[in-house]
Amino acid sequence: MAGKATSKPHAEIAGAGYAGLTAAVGLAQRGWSVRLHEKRDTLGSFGAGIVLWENALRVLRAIGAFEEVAKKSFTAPFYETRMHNKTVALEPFDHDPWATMTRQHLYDAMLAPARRLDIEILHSSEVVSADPDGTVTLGSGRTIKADLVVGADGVGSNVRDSMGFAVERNKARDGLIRMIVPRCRRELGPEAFWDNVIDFWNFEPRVQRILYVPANDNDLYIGLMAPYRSDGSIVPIKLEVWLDMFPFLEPVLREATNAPGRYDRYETTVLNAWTKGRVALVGDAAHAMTPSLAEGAACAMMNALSLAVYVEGGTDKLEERLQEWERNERPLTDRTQRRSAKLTAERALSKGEWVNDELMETMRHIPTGASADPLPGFPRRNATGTQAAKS
Ligand code: FAD
Ligand code: 5PR
Repeated sequence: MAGKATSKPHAEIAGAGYAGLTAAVGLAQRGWSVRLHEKRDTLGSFGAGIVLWENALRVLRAIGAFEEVAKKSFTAPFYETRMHNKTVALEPFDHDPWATMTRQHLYDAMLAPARRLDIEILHSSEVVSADPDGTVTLGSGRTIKADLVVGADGVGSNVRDSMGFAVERNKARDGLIRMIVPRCRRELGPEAFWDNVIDFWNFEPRVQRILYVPANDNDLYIGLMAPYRSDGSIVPIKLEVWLDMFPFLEPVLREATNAPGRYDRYETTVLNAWTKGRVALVGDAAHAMTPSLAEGAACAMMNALSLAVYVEGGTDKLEERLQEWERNERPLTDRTQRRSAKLTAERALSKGEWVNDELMETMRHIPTGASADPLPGFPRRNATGTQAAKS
């Protein structure tokens, strides 16, 4: 494939997560032939639910997945923060588009354009290593040569580790158990606030937090946060450990005792470089971040789409283009990682004061390769600022 003037340039992509799918569709839209390798035996997504802000929604529109995502996602009337069950912030969020959904729904919506573009997706296909000359080696022992290799293989990236990128890892003191449970509308009670996203913080007697996120009419995404290696980090969850502090969530917590879930400690990884030769890293392989700003998947998608934009038109000067991509696109992600890590370290979301122009920079960024036109279905207002809590 590589080398023939008449054939399409060819990319091999490791990892069919949000970064890999976005890169695949972005490249195929720009005339590349693409093959995606997914090491797992099924295509799908781990991690229950997700919050996406405007930048991610814009990328989804650019790859032809926005309409499908919108069909089964949710936008809460308020983003509420409570400390010891007292409201400290009630943010109407009618100034910025955002949506919540299950990860499986997001994944299926992103897979659809890849299927429409006839992108070859191999499951049970692990990439074990890559070389700057564009060679990938699979778990089967097979080697393939490509014009471009994209390492979108997540925080445990083989592509990254096999190529000797220097990785700085920072583990946070907290982590999250993520689950999907039924909405439990009838059991929770008639109050309208059960449609809100509610970030329930407790500092006493222990640090435990429940992020309550309606994902659609039927599914509720919950994130149970607790310090690493504490009672709250145990899965299956210990009902009394959570009920004790969040009795008003009893129906939800009872469901959570039976739901599959995993505790993930928050971490930030920073690399010395995102590219080497014909290889580029995107998503968590390049820049895992803590979820306080809910921008990890969004940055993964933005960087994957912009990568495709930078290599549009073929392989001429490919290595320089990849370096230009990193030079131009990376600083925003670096800032996002730092800001999110700071919020996480200080447990600052508990104050509900995070909606401000600096922290919203990433959400409001128009991704390279995406349209600046308003997203349909969202009101647009200019006012920002957190509404005072009503007592
Ligand atoms: P992944 O999602 O990890 O996908 C990598 C894919 O590659 C997987 O399918 C994997 O099986 C496959 N793979 C791995 N190794 C290989 C290999 N060697 N060969 C082939 N395939 C391989 N982000 C948001 O934007 N909003 C949120 O609300 C949000 N909440 C979060 C909550 C928590 C607790 C955490 C930990 C993260 C959260 N994130 C959020 C971040 C988001 O989940 C990640 O940034 C995002 O999943 C990264 O996508 P990715 O495609 O780079 O990696
Ligand atoms: N905020 C949001 C979120 O989805 C998460 C966190 C904070 C919107 C995790 O999913 O701190 O874990 C967090």
